[in-house]
Amino acid sequence: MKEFPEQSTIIDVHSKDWKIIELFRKKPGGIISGEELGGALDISRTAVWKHIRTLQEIGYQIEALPSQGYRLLNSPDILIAEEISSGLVTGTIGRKILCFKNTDSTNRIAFKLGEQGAEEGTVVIAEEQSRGKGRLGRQWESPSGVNLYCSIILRPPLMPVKAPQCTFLSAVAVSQTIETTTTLIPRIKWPNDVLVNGMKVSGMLNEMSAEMEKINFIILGIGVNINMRREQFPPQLRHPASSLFLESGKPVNRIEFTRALLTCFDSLYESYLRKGIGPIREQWLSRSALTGRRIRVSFQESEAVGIVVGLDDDGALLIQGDGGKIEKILAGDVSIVE
Ligand code: BT5
Repeated sequence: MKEFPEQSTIIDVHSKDWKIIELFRKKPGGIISGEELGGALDISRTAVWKHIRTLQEIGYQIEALPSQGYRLLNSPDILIAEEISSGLVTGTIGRKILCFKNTDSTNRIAFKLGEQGAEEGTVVIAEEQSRGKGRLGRQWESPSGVNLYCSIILRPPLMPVKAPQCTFLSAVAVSQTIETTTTLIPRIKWPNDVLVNGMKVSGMLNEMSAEMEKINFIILGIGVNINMRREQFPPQLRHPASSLFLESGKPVNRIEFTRALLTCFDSLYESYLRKGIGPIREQWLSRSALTGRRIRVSFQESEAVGIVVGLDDDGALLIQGDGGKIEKILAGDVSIVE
């Protein structure tokens, strides 16, 4: 592991270390001699031993069997870029993945990388965030080693007014990924929450750099409570919250979840660029927790009450007030009025 600027630690797996893991994976449970590994990597047996030590430090359980060789017993439950990339077939999303052991906020790192010209589809992931960001300066609880905190850099050739539509992409991608990796039924709560059994398991924060008529880049920040345990939630949260593990009773493999999320996001993004927001809005609406419900929306000092009747192209929620008038809600916090 090497230091990344700004006191964040990146999980850096050397290409030769990764080659060793790939060789082990081709021979599941099998023993590979130091000589064979050295031959495949064109390095000495002493160098092989050093690489094995590095992998053990990262968390790979590798057994050394005297005069026979090495055997991979277990891989760590850590979000390692090479593990996520392995078998990932996407066009744009995840072409480059950076994984941090810890950082303050993946959105902040991604924003910096965006300013430095990082290519579209770059993904920043962290095991832990010391200052995970929610909307409006709120904080996102980000304990180590149990969840997913990720930020995706997009450079869509669109007008800045279209940027809020990308929240739909994230919410649909997270929901579809929960559907394919667990037996849970996710619901989307406008603008950016994904709920399971009425409890928040995921939140999204979009940030943008733009000029009047051009988006420079968008950062889509996605937090998913995957294996978070009850005692890891602080007592005072705005809404009831939970994790996929708590709701399903089964731990979820974070590497597989992340790979599935990036794959899903990639195909939604490709569809969005080709066909516009229509098909994604359909997907969003079919999972909406609010459609037909009477809600209260508060934003700063103002408040609106009405029945949710739809979603506008620009991401605004459409509600019908008591007088029958349709109102467009662009921002705010929603609560369901029973
Ligand atoms: C959000 O804000 O829901 C956006 C969360 C985005 C987090 C991701 S993680 C990766 C990327 N990098 C970042 O720095 N951020 C993004 P909002 O709707 O404002 O909800 C925030 C509120 O949810 C807080 O005020 C808490 O009450 C509650 N909360 C905090 N942590 C939570 C958690 N882990 N699970 C559920 N609720 C939480």
